[in-house]
Amino acid sequence: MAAQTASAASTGGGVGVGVGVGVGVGVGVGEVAGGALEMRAAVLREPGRPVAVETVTLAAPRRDEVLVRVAAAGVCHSDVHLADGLLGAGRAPMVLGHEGAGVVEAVGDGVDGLSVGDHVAFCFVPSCGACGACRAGRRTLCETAGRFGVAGMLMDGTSRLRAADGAVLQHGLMVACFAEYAVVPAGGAVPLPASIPLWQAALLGCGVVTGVGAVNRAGLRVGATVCVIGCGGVGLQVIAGARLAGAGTIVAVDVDPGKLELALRRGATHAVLGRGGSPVVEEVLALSGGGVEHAFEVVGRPDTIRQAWDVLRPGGTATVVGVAPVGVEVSLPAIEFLSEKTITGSYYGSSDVHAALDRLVQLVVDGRLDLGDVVSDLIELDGVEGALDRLRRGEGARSVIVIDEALAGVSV
Ligand code: PAD
Ligand code: ZN
Repeated sequence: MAAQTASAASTGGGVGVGVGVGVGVGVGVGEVAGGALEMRAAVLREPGRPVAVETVTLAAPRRDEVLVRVAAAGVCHSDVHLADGLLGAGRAPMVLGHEGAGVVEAVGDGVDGLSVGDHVAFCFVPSCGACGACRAGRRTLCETAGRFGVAGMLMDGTSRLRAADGAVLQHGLMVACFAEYAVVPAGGAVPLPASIPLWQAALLGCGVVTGVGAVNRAGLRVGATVCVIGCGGVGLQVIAGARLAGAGTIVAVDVDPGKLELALRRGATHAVLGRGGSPVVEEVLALSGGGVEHAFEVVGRPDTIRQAWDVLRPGGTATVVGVAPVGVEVSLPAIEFLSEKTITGSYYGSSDVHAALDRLVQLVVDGRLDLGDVVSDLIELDGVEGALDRLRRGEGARSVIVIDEALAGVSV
């Protein structure tokens, strides 16, 4: 039902944008001392405990930071990993949410290229440009962003978020957009054309740039044979990327028939249901004439990572996008390195996120990359724990939290 609402809105055009609205204006949002504001946000108190909405305080943006009024936010499986404590200790209390879009409400000193009223997508690796990884051109591996991102802090190592009792809250992956507002480093906000409805643009900053970027990292060539294991919110973007890159055979694998249907609509040429003891590897080998050149694992489990290896033909490359819990190991038959197979990872699209998003946005504007079709549920902020649960159960492709209906361009 929500998806119907979503597609109806996608053809409806105009998004009402409150350009230049002052900080602190808006339902449920109040100004407090020092330019800080009070707002509603979804807080992970401790792993395993349901995420709940609280009233928290957000301080004004400092130098090189911006305040964004959040329109909509996508719920990604990485949020589940954080909520379930699978990405390491010390990652709470935290305001969750790293995939979203909104409108710039205020800019701190020193910010170039962003103005009040700009539509933006969040980027959770605002690379510093100065560390070894950035200087080597590996901006998504930025060491500064990595260190502070894991700590739940912004690029200066501090947090703008406080709970009602004054306790410091972490910024989820340096974004924290399951909230009415977010303060992010200027590099964490990528300008967008206002023509893209923000409930759809919300998906750009994680699922889309990660999925399509993994295809670029793999260096797909026209006619390539591909297998995508895991066709949820991110895997469906890998399929879209493979189709855009001119792949020939694209075999989609998932345990959920609904995801396979979506995968076929997005350009997969074959679908394999990985449930009920079905021999996934044999089926993919048969469909691809002896193995694929590129396999993408987009689940985050050792058995599916092994499948991505096993479906390769000699010389093929497996790209692991899925995030496995800390401590999980994978074993591979070492003799097969003789067949020159490669296995690698891809983090956040493995490129310059700003440049990648500029290109992806153009594809969206040109009608060559659909965003809204993967949205299975449009929900309110209070529905976040339900959305995490749906991901745990493997139901639905992407839930989008609509935080501000007028800005998002859709109603829940
Ligand atoms: P999702 O839950 O929407 O999709 C996962 C899909 O895998 C679902 O469709 C499941 O039905 C399917 N699945 C589950 N078990 C199996 C199995 N045994 N065989 C085949 N399919 C299966 O999650 P998502 O798309 O939001 O995220 C997928 C992974 O990617 C997850 O681990 C997330 O943390 C990771 C991710 N990585 C990056 C990155 O930068 N590498 C970025 C964002 C998300
Ligand atoms: Zn994500």
